[in-house]
Amino acid sequence: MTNKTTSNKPTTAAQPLTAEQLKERIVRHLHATLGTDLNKASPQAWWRATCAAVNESVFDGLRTTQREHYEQDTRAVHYFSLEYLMGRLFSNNLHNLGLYQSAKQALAELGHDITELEEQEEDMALGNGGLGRLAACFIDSLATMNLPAVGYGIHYEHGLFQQEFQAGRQIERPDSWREYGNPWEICRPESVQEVSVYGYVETVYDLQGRMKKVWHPGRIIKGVPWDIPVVGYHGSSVNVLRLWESRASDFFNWDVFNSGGYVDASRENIEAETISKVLYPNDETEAGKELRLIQQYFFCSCSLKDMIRRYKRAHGDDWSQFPQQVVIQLNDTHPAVAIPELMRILVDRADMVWDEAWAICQQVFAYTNHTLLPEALESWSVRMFEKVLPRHLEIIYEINRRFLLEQVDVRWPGDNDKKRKLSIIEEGHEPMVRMGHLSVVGSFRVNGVAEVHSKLVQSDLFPEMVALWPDKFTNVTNGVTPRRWLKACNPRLSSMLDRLVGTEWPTDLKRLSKLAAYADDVKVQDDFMAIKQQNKADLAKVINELTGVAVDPAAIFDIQIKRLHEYKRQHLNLLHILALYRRILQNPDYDMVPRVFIFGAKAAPGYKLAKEIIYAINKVAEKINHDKRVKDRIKVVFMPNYRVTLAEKMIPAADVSEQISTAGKEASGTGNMKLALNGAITVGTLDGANIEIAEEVGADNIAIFGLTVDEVKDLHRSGYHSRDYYHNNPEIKAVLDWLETDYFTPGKPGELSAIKHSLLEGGDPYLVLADFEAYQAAQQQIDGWYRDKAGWAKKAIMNTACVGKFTSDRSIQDYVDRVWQLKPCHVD
Ligand code: HBZ
Repeated sequence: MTNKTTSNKPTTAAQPLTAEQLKERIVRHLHATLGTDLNKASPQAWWRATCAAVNESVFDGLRTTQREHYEQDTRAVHYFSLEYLMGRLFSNNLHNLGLYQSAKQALAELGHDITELEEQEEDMALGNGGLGRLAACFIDSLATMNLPAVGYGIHYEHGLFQQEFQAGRQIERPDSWREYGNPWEICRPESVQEVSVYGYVETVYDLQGRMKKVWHPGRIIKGVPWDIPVVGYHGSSVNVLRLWESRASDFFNWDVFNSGGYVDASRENIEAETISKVLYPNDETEAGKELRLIQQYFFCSCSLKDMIRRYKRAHGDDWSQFPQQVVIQLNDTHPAVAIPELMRILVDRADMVWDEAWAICQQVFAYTNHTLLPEALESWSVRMFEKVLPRHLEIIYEINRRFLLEQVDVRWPGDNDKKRKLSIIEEGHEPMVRMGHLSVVGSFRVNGVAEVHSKLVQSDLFPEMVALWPDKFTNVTNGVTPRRWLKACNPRLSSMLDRLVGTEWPTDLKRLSKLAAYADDVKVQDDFMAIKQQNKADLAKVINELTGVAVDPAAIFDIQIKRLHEYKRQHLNLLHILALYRRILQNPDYDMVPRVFIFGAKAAPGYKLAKEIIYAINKVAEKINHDKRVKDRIKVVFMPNYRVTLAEKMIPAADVSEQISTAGKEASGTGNMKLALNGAITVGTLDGANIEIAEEVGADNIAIFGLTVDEVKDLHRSGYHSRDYYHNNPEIKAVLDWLETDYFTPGKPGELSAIKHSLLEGGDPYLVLADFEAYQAAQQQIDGWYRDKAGWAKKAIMNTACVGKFTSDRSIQDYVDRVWQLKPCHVD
C-alpha cells in the first residue's frame, strides 16, 4: 500500500450520448416510468423522466465499478459521517457524466428549459454546514480520482429545516426532501442489518472456564440501506453513498395487537422509525440527547456490519487482511462509537483476544477534528451511555484502563493529574465519556482541517496525546470540488477559463495559475468583470423574487454566507453597516461606493442570540432599504432559507467575501475557498484557511484585518474589557445605543438590545469590539480598491488564478498520502 501517485487524469466519459439518444430515453421514461405522455406531463414529470434517462448511464457505471472493486479486492476508504450536505444532484450528475450540453439540447428540442427543470429538485440537505458539505465534496473527489470508497451515513426523512422569516424572525419548517420519492436513490433490501440497543450484560463462562460477556439487548432495530450513486467527473468510477434508514425489526407484537392494543404494538415501530426521522439542527453545540447517541450508534453498527459482510465474502473468517483492506475515516467524533463497536464485534462475536482486536482497531480508524469550540466537543454521560449501550461502556472502560496503565503511567509514572487529563472518562459529579479522547486513542491518525487549526489541535486540545504519539497528528487542509463550485455554478466564467487555460482545470485546478499571466490584460479584465456583472444581474433578480428588495448590479456585492454563530461574527458586519448608515445620516454627501450587504444563514432553533442577530439584521435592513436619504448607497438583504442551491446562485455574483471569525475559532472554512475561486476578494481575519488563502493570493489581493490567534490569547489572558471600547470609540457607542432605541423597531424600544447586552454585560467573548476598528479600516480599503476598476479586476482575476490549492482533489490526495495509503482503481 505504498502507491503515492494517485492519478486523477480525466478519462473521457465512456459513451457520450447524443441529444437524440437522450431524447429517446426521456420520452421512453415519460411513458414507461412516469405513466404520462408528452402533452400531459408536468415539469416535475419531465424532470423525473430526465433523471431516469440519466440513471441509465449512472447505473451502468455503478455496476461496472462495483464489479471491478470486487474482482480486484481493492483496499477502500469508508467515510463515516453523520452528515452529507449534497444539494441537488441533477446538474451535478449531468456535468460529471459529460451529458449537460446534450441534455440541454434534448430538453430544448422537447420544449423545455433545463434550468427550469433543475428547479424541480429539492435540496438533499442531510447536513448542517461546513462539515456536511465537506463530506459531499470529498465523495465527489473520491469518485473522480477513481479511489475505492464508500460513504456511510443516515437516511434522514427530514433534512435541515427550511427557514422562513415572519416579521423578520426566523421560523423553522420541516424539510421533506423525499416526500414524493427521490430518483437518485436505490433501496437495497438484500443488505438490511439489525442493530441492538438497551438491555443488560451478563457474565458467563464457557466450557474452558473462560469468561465471556453476553449482551442481552432490550431492543432490536432494522437498518435499511439506500444507495446514492456518486458519479465521478468524466471518470469511470461511480461510488456509493450508503445511507441507513431505521425501521422496527420484523417481529411485530401480534399478541398485543390481537388483544386490541394496536397503539401499544405500533409504538415500538414508531420509536424505531424515530431514529432516522430528523437531522439534529445544531452545529457547534452538543445536545447530549439519548436519541442522538442512538443515531450515531445505529449508523456505525449498520455500516461496520455491512463492511464486514463484504470483507467476509472475499476472506471468510480470516481477519488478518482486514487492516490492509479497510480504512475508516471518522468525520469528527460523531461516529466515534464505531471504535467500541468494532471491538465488541471482534471480541464478543469473533472470539478474538483483546490485544489482537485492539491492534486491528488501531490500524483501521482515523479521526478528523473540525472544531476547537468547547461547546462542540462531544461527551456523553456515563449514566446514559450505560443505559443505551451497556456493553460498549464496559469496552470503553477497558480501553481506558489499558491506556492509562500501559501508556500514560509508563510515560508519567504516578502522575494522577496527567491521568485525569487524559482519561477517556471525565470524573466529576456526573461522569462523562469524552468522545474526542476515545477517537484519538483508537485511531492511527488524527488531523485538523487547516494548518493553523491542526497546530491548535496539537497545542491546545491534545498536547499530552501528542507527547505520547507525535506521529499520529497531521494536517489536511480542506478543499472544495471545482466541478460544483465553479464549472456547474458559474458557466460563464467556466467557458472563459476553458478558453484561456484549457479544459483540464476541473480535475487539475492548479492550471488556473495560467490565468495570472492575463491579470493585466485589459480585454481579459473587461471580460472577467462583464461576467461578474451578468452573474450579479442574475442574483439581483433572485434577490428581488425572494425578498422584494431591488438592488443595483453596479454596486459592490458583499456576501456573508455561513451558519449563524457568534464566533462567525455576523454582528460585526452589522455594526459596520450601522456605522456607515450613521455616517450617511450625519453627512448626506458621505462618499462611498454603493454596496449591497447580502447575508445567508440559518440559526440553530434553540440558539437565542443567533436568532436575535438575524432579527436585528432584518430590522436594520428594512429601515435602511426604505430610507431615501441613503440614496441607495447601502442595501441590506437577508436571503431566506440559505442552502446549497442558493449558495450556487450567490457565490458567482460576489465581489466581496466576508470571512471575519475571531482568530482561532473557525477551524478552516470552505465558503472562503468557493468565493475566492469565483473571483471575490476576501475581507478576513487570520483564521482557519484564510491564512492559507492569503499565502496563495498574496497580500495585495486580500483584505486581512484584526487580531491574530496569539493576540487573541494574550488579550484574554491580560483581561479583555469590552466596555473600554464602548466608552473610547464614539462610533461603537453610538451604534450600540442606537440598537436599544426604537429607531429600527418603531414603538418597541429594546427589541434589538440582545446584541449590545452580549457585547457589554456578556463580556463580548468573540472580541467583536476589539476588532471593530480594524474591520472598518479593511472595509475602507475595499472601497478604495473598488474605485480603481482595472486594479479591482486584477485582484479578482488573481483570486481565481491562485486558489488551485483548495480543490478537494488535493485534500483527498493528502489523505491518501498521509492517512489512507490507497491506490486508484481504474474502471473500464
Ligand atoms: O467544519 C466546520 C467548521 O466550523 C469549519 O471551519 C470547517 O471548514 C468545516 C469543515 O471542516 N464544522 C462544522 O460544520 N460542524 C458542524 O456542522 C457540526 C455539526 C454537528 C455537531 C457539531 C458540529 O454536533
